[in-house]
Amino acid sequence: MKKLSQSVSYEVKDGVGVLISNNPPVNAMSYHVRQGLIDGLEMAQSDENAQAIVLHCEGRTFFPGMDITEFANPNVLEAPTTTGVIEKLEGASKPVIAAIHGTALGGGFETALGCHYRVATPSAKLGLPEVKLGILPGAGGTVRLPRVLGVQKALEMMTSGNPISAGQALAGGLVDEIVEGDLLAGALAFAKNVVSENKPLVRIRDSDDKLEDARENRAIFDDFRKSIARKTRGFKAPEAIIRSVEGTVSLPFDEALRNERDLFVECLKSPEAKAQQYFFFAERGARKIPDVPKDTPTRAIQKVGVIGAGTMGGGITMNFLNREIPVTIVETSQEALDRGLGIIEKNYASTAKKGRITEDDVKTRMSLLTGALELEALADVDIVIEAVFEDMDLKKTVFEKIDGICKPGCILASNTSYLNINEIAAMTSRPQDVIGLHFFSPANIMRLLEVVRGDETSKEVLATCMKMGAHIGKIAVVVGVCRGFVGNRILGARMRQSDDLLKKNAMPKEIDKVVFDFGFPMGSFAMRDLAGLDIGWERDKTPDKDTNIRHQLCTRGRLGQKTGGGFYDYEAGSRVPVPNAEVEQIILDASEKAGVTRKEISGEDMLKRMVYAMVNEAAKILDEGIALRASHIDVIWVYGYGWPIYRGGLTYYADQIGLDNIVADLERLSTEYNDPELEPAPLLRELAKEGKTFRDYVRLDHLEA
Ligand code: 3H9
Repeated sequence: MKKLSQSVSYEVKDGVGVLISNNPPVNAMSYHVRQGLIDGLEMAQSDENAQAIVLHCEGRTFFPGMDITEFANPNVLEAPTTTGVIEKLEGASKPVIAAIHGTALGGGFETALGCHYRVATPSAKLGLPEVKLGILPGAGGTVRLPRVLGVQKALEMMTSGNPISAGQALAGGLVDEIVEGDLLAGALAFAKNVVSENKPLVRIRDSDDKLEDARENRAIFDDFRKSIARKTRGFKAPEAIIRSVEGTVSLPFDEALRNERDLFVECLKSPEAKAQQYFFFAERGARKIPDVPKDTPTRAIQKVGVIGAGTMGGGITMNFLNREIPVTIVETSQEALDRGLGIIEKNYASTAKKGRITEDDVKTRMSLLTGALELEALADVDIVIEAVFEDMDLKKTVFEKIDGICKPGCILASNTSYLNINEIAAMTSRPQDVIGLHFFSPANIMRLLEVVRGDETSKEVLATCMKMGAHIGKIAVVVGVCRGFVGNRILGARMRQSDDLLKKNAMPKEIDKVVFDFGFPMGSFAMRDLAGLDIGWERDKTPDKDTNIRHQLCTRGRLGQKTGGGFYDYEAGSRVPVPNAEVEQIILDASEKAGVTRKEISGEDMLKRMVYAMVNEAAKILDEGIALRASHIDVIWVYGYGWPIYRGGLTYYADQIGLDNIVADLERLSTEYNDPELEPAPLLRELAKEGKTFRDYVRLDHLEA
């Protein structure tokens, strides 16, 4: 075996030259991989003993694309480039076969498309996820993929960034053979067959039949734009992908490649791409807990107990059933239990109807679900997740009871969204086994899971819950104990500003527009209408009833979308908020009764009040050690609350604005609006004074080494 670079080597097997990449952990196409491949291709072509060439990766996966860390390097587009590798592959005088396992993504998949043939394991996945990094496939993907799949399917694949299975790739002509068993042996056999049968060197660049339809029907592009407009609002890369494919259809191959390159460079330099790439690593960083190393022992979770079959309990249960983990769900009455189980079954049936799962899947999942009316049914589960009403006394009683019922080693988790886990843990004889698992509603869909670490929670329990979260498809982020944890505490800061704006300055539609235009899916008041205004509302206990706008709306039966109106009106079957004159009058009356003289405010200041109040709260949260890193807060806000990912995250955004600018604005706004909550937090002041960013700040001194 000949070593060509630190990651690539070459050897001949059965008359076939094999180029092997080994660049752990995932074979990213770093500089030395690209250089090794270029040198290896030259060597293989001039090697008389090699009649064909196989491209093979060691380790867990085929190339998942360019090394993303290199994008920060201004010389990233200089030789040896991925495009250079692909040109050599495509132009090779001997057949080149890509042997794909794991994931062929981005530049890795583009490299495979440059080969004359592709074989793959049945479990392999192929895709162009660049859009998720704010860029477009820049090594020929937008020019080659439509030549195989046709324009519509290629656009769908590239603008979603979602990979397809090997089976789908075979059906679409992207893969020539699925190899059962040993991949390299299968690829070698395939290569020898190409040679013995004298098969052609298939170059995707040579065929463009699949582009014909789009050439005759250019409207396909605008139709496509419209179809993805809602989902891609604010993102740059999807439009760049469409423009590049327009080039593919109208330009000769090499010109289309140049067009793609120009668009790629434009995207790469954009703030959106930088933010999205930051987020890629932030998300992976959320798995790392400094004092809980990777090799911390974990407990097996083979049976789960859920207490409460309401909306949260049902949604939580589905996560486990989806992974074929049995769940026992406990309710206090047969009626509530039947209702809860019925909803789960109905949800699965509707998913099956849409073709996303099979009828057999529904049966299997439902067969793993047991209902019970006594907590004793949880005696042998490995974890209990309590999802009862958000009431401390009730939760304490439940934990005291299950402590006496559950087997030793069983993890006792609460799905509280606000309450103090330490107080709950103190009701048990095993506080080391108690933890918070804050799922977000709908719990079977939302990806975020706040894992609340109590003072006594053991590292083993924490590591188990992080692992379990990933297993059920969640983005798990560890947080400390405080009211509302990270997500809801920061949401509270924004809500208080929106409420104050409502009372003193602006109408719901004006305030919500600012938030929506910033990139959130909806504003504060539309969000409340969706959740229901009566959540947490107590008619008799509400103070200052005359000036409390929510109270005024609730007493008029305006409880939100579910009653056809709240802060807005909703037409039957519609979720589009429509401003209502009566509500606006209620708001004006409330201001008057409170003795407030309403005054105009600019959209810019509204945004600053809401977002900078969030930044301020984030600084307090970091200072208190409730979040371990600023990037954790960003992950929570993107996955739990729809923070626009092309702005990186709350603290990343603040860093871009400059913490000194934010401090100056907060000082101005806190004086102008006489609001102590807008006074800059000590940590924010400190970082701003030192010219630092949130990214510079790591506070781990409260953790044991
Ligand atoms: C591109 O190709 C542009 C082209 O069009 C060419 C233009 C000219 N680079 O996710 P994991 C790290 S753009 C650098 O936990 P998994 C990752 O940070 C690229 N590092 O594993 C982590 O590090 P750590 C398009 C990378 O098994 C470790 O590897 N491609 C890269 O759950 C393990 O990662 C993509 O966007 C990379 N490309 O999933 C694909 N990839 O351990 C990006 C991973 O220190 N990658 N790392 O935290 C993925 O989607 C997943 O990593 C993959 C494995 C599915 C491959």
